[in-house]
Order: sequence, then C-alpha cells, then structure tokens
Amino acid sequence: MQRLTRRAVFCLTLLSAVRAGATGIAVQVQDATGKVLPDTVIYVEPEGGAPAPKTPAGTQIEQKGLKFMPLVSVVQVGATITFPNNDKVRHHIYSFSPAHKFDQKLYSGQAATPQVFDKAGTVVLGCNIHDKMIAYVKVVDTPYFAKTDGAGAARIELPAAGKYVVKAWHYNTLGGATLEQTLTVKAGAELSTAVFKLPMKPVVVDDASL
Ligand SMILES: [Cu+2]
Repeated sequence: MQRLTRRAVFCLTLLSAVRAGATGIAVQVQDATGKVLPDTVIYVEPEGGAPAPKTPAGTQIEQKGLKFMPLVSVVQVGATITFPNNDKVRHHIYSFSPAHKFDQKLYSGQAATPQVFDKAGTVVLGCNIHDKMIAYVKVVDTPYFAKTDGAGAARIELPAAGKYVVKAWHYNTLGGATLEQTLTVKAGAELSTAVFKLPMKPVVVDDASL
C-alpha cells in the first residue's frame, strides 16, 4: 500500500511539473543497471536537420577548491565561456580537443581570456598545475538542450510539434557513445517522454583515496 501511495505521489509530482500547454520532452537517464545518471547532456534536433535558431548563451566555468565547476557544461555553437578563478592559487587551463584547442597560461581572478566555442563536439578541459582538475564542455548545434539533474531527469521545451531526434551524451559512457531516439512531439497537453539506458565504463577506484 505504502509503495502504491509513493508511486502515486511521484506521478502527481511529475504531472504538476508539466505546465499546461507546454510542448517538449521529458527524459529519464539510467545506466545499464537502472541507476539514475545525473550530468547527462540531452540535446534535441528537428528531424531532417531544419536549421535551428542561433541564440548561443554564454556561461562560466569557475575554478574553486581546485575543481572546475560545473564538471559538465552544455552550450550552443558560438557560445562564449569565461573562466573565473576563485581559488587563491593560479591555474593554467587548456584543451587539446579538436573541437576547441586553447592554452590559458597561469592566471588569477578574472584574467583568463573568454573562449568562443564555435564548433560542435566534446571539449575536455584540464589544468597544467593540478592534474586532477577536469571538466567537459559539450558544444551542440541546437538551442534545445539540458543536463540531467540529481534524479537523472531533464525537460526541454520545444517551439513546435513535430519529429525530433533526441540525443544523450555522458562523459563516462563506454566508447564515448551518444545514444539517440526519434520522438514525435505533440503540441501542448503533455510532454513526450523518453528513457535512455547508457552503457557506462566501470567506476575506477582512485588509489590516492585508499
Ligand atoms: Cu589548476
């Protein structure tokens, strides 16, 4: 009984989260064993490759506590990212990724040059001084994207009904796979839903923490 009640509450929560008249998708992402996957990038392209509006919004990737925050960012092609260093030490950040190579030598505070991400792809950031610092930027050629939350869920509003290709990317999938599904999205009423199960690499135990 309690189980049923909990399920009912969960469904009601989901329903109340869907605005009346919204057109879009609701996605749930899990690994192969059913564990929810936060920090998965979900992006949506109209089927047939109709050109998407270019409205790249900038963002920032902060450095704090010898970490990049957030770990995963998603931006549209053409977006500018700034790199405020809020640590007391200097960082030297770089990327060797073909989608955007750069090298920002040692700096403090706001001194890093903002970077424009003008090619779709995956960009991995590191720091020359602190080997454990890592961050991922997924650059997508669409304004319709989101990142899954702590419950592995994401919602994306879309401009119109139609067929869309929904893609899911996580930095830790086996072979870097991006999975996709085609969804027919209806206008208003309720969000179209998709569930992704991503094949993940085994978790690596960090020797230094033993
Ligand atoms: Cu550093």
